[in-house]
Amino acid sequence: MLLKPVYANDRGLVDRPLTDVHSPWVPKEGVHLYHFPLSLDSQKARVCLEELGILWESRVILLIAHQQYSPAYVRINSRCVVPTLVIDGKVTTDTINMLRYLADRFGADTDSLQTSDDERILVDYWVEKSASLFIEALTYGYVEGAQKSFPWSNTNDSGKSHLAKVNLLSKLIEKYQDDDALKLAYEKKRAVTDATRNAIVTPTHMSAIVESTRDDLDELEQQLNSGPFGAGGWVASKDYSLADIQWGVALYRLQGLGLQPLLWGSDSKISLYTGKLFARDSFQRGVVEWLSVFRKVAMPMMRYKLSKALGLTRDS
Ligand SMILES: N[C@@H](CCC(=O)N[C@@H](CS)C(=O)NCC(=O)O)C(=O)O
Repeated sequence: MLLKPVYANDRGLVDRPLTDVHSPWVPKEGVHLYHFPLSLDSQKARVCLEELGILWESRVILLIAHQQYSPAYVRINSRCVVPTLVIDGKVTTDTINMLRYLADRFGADTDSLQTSDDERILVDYWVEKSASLFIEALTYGYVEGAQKSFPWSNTNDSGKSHLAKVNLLSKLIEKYQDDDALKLAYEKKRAVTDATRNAIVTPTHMSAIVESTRDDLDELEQQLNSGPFGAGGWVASKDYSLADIQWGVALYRLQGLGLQPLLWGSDSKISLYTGKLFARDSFQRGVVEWLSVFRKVAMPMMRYKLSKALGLTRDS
């Protein structure tokens, strides 16, 4: 039974991360992030860029319009996902890999996101644990007793949006059957999406995912009780680390999905930890401000595109 995202569970099914690999398809200069305002992993990448004080250019990929499957994007990131980082014509993919790369390349100058050798194992452990929460299933699947709030209120669609993606990918496989690279990328993405859809539509599967998430959060509570957090530090070290970027974004989403009462107490250490995480400047800039961008810009744009596709709007 799949209890973690395919990216954490079955690395054989997805393309290996790229690190600073030259690509002819991307801008030759500057730091660019291909991302989507609401995407969990895009939020992590933005918090990291903000934390390091890096000036970056935004390139929004509209997931709801399936721009992540457009040939132009798939040639840059064959996983058909956001985020993708581009620096001076070179591509880095896979969120865990991207965050480590950014911290290694830019963190030393500002002494940010640096991990000492004796803390590394613990930081990596908590990075991996957060990245392996099956948040996509919790976002799109039905969880009894959870009250989702904006913008997640209508995401529980019994797997329909995943089925639509599987069907679209089948059409793209057909359309690009003579382009080996695109065809393979779409086939892999279809397998990943189908596995995720299966988890979402099976009630016993969803209960097992909730149960396993609760176990992980119990372990987080213990770590906050016994680790550096108690002495004014963070989850895995005395300084804010990549593990805290991961957990800030994950806990914010779980809270937005109405799962807090099912997963952690309002008087728990996790609640104290979320207060500290969400107040951080980089979190406000990388996550909260982009939610209002989504509300003000992306949502109307998507509505417009949709009504245009349906023939309800004309450009004048
Ligand atoms: N953790 C992996 C996966 C990223 C991922 O699943 N991104 C989601 C958004 S958070 C996505 O782009 N989904 C689009 C889709 O599945 O069609 C990575 O960083 O490469």
